[in-house]
Amino acid sequence: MYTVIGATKSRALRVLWALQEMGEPYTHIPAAPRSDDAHAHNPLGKIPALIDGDAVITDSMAILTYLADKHGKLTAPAGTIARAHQDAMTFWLIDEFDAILWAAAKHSFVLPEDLRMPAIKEVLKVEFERAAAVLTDRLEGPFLMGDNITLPDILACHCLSWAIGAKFPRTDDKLFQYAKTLRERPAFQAASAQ
Ligand SMILES: N[C@@H](CCC(=O)N[C@@H](CS)C(=O)NCC(=O)O)C(=O)O
Repeated sequence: MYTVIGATKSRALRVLWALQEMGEPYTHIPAAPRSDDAHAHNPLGKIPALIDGDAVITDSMAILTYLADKHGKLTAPAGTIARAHQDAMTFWLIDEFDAILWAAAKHSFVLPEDLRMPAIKEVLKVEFERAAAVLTDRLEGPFLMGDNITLPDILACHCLSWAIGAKFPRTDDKLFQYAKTLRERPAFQAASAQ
């Protein structure tokens, strides 16, 4: 049985959602970032972390990749061209969505107040709009990699939802519907209800 460390309203939701999609049982410790529980499993105090037996794995997309490979779900097999394309999509989303949203969060509430530069948020919103336009173009099937849900869909949907919460510009209807359909999945609903 896995244990997921990290509050649902954080990148830990990606892990909870993936486990729900895979039908794998887990226990959940909804630790806040930088809490004692977070520090107990990651010296940086960051969430999420996954406990699997004696091992602790950190970083949401590393956790998802591990789980997907182990259970042969939500991913193209490692070592295939399809997987290379899927990973390229994942890393692009990390660069252009996760990093932008994280920078906005740092300059809103994460960094000490004297280090925050709130003006950067306007630039980040423009960058987000550009990335969203590219993502819309890249979305050809019901899912980013075609007919089946894969890890980049979990990442993209999480970031698009995070963007709404952070009051980033609204995306076009195609992306909005894409994320909405993903959020309606029973696995997402079950994960986010925790
Ligand atoms: N790349 C990491 C980022 C983890 C991360 O920064 N998590 C946030 C919460 S969503 C956190 O713990 N922040 C506390 C901090 O940075 O001090 C991942 O995807 O897991």
